Amino acid sequence: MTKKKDNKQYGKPRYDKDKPRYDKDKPHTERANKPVSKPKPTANGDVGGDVVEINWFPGHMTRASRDIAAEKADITAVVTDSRCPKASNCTAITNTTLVILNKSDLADEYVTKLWAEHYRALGAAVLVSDSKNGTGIAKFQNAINTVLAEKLSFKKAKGIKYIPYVIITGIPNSGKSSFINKLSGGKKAAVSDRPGVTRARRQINCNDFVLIDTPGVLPKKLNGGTALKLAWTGAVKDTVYDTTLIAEKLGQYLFDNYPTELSQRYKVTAPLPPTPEYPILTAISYNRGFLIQGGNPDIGRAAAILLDEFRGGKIGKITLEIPKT
Ligand SMILES: Nc1nc2c(ncn2[C@@H]2O[C@H](COP(=O)(O)OP(=O)(O)OP(=O)(O)O)[C@@H](O)[C@H]2O)c(=O)[nH]1
Ligand SMILES: [Mg+2]
Repeated sequence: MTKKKDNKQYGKPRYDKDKPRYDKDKPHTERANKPVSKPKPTANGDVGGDVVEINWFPGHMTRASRDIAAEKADITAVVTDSRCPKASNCTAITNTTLVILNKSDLADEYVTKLWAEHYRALGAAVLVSDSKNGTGIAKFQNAINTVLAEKLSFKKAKGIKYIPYVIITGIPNSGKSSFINKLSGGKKAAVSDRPGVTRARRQINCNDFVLIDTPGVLPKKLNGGTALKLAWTGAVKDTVYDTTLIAEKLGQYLFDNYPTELSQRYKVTAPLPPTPEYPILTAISYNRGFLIQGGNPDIGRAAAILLDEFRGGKIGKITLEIPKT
């Protein structure tokens, strides 16, 4: 049996007493927090992701892509993440597409409205939803009736009750299964906060429509801003990228675009610590008291916390891209 380590046996504190430590209740700089007005997310959606490339295309995605292409559905409902409705859209828009702007509870409401207008202008029907709490779900039937108005009235005139097939597609973790569960009033599809949970097509028969749940699918290669946004929002398994680098880039994005939210949650303001690598994560570590031996910042812990709190909406309602006009 291995003997449990007793910290006391080392006889020294976990950090160097003589080294100046940061007061976690104060910003890391003496400079006062400047009041900053909230800017809009970077207009062109470029989040400076030129150096990031992600490859995650497991076997079930290959099969799912094939199955989705072969499916004969009346409507393709694509469940996007309202925080990045372009990066998270995996479908070509046609007049039988229903774009679901899901996770709207986590996104900037004003920008979500812009995205709804954008997709409507492209010819799609749009539904804004929060599948965690059920907001917007009741409008699904109406949205279907609008998209299929002609077909449904034709069938009705012939005395036929037509049950439309709706395929629910989207990138991993966008909330497809949650949306289906809310819609069908039960826990019929498996849900988890990890991407890649649904592995195979599943049909759910409801009274007025048939829903087809599908596994989340990503492009084979992700790079630039799209890779970053999908990693930040949890669409990509976090073992396939450098979490620390991705988290630092998220911090940089928030520093540039949502400084008030970043400073309120982590007291991170300009100027940043003069560290060549990970200045934002360094500031967060000091301000939150995440220290390792020697009083050094625990960058890994700060990275995990920043990503986790962003994904959980704890930093604020944040959108990562706005539609181009
Ligand atoms: N805040 C918030 N969380 C949501 C919403 N919809 C889903 N979630 C959460 O997002 C996570 C993923 O949900 P799923 O329904 O499993 O997503 P999925 O698209 O089916 O994922 P895959 O099957 O892996 O492709 C879960 O933790 C859900 O609770 C939403 O509208 N708002
Ligand atoms: Mg699923």
